[in-house]
Amino acid sequence: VGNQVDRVWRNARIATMGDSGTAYGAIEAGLIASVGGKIAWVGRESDAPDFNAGQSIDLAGRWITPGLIDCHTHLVYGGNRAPEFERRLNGESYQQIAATGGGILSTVASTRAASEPELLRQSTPRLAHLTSEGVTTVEIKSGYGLDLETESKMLRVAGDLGKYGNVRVSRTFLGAHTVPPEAAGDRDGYIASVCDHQLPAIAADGLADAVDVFCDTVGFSYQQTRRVLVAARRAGLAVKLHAEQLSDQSGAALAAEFGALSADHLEHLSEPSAQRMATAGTVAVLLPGAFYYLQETRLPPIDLMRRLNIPMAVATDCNPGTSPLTSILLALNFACTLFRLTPDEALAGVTRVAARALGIAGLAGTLEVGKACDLAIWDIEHPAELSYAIGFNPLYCRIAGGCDG
Ligand code: DI6
Ligand code: FE
Repeated sequence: VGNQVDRVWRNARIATMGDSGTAYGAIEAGLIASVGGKIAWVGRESDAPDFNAGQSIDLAGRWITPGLIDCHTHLVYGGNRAPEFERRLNGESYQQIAATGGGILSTVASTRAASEPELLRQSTPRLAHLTSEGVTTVEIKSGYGLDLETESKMLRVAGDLGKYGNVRVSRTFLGAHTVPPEAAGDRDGYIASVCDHQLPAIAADGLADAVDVFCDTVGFSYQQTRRVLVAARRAGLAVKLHAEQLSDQSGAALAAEFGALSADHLEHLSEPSAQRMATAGTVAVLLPGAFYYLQETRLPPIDLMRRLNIPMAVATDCNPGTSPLTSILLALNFACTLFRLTPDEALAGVTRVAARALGIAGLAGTLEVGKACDLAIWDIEHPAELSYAIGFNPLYCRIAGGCDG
């Protein structure tokens, strides 16, 4: 049988998100066929060969997009910071809260205290919310352990979440997130333990695909960040950076120098650093959830990025302190309303460009033959509806590797 395929989705409108130059890479009256979890055919139904399909699904004109990709999250953590949120709204300052064990170190304490099954139990609903909105790939960072044992625990939980949730998980080691209490403020000493102890062990255990550093005044300096990037390169891991979120440390230029997959946040990105990113092909990951939650006023330089053709991804930054956001659709809306991305740019930011930010552009992010059959199928009339609505989820169904769920 010449055209035997597993499944066919027909009578669909398809936003391939390919780089074709047409909006959304759209195909009207389209059809997708899958074999072995991959896309075997995509195009206009009238051009399709006669498929002999195990299952044929009539989508009645619904839209198909690539399964969405959230390329920057910290969604594995213990506890939450709602009590701290409440204290701040009752007038206590961030410093007062930090002095009484609040802030990021309170999440470190609850993440260390949680057993591995408990951490999995607490993190599962966050991932489930993302997948309920069509996410089929998620990046998850460590960074609330700040010791080898807890960083490894977080990354194992991230891997388990992927298995149980039928999601592709990309894992990032963020041991250089902040200084742990036991380092007593010795940042250089802690960075040495990240480079010489934690990172090589994480790499040897195959627990991470990439390494990230919080390069900022409240995180680590340019020189400290550079030491971690050198160690990552030595271990053969890809790199990315939290850069220029609260101040300009030239982190984005450093990311470009090391051939990083992405530089993330970038509210304080300078033009020279942007030029280096453009030359190196570093993706800019925009995180409008953190911008919103911190009530920032300084926008990332979107027009400059457009002018320099820097690819822009969009992600939730899901974390308990600065972006307790588990909605990729709300991130799309924020990207448009707060950062003035177009809906087409925003959707590319959670599909094609997000795949590139994770180094999996050959595998996911667009609907093309040979890529994974990861689909989000929507009850919408136009793809702009995905970023237009606030807090509405029109997902009809989600397909990961050709399978439902
Ligand atoms: N940037 C952020 O905004 C978060 N981490 C980072 O590197 C803050 C994380 C937290 O407050 O828990
Ligand atoms: Fe982050």
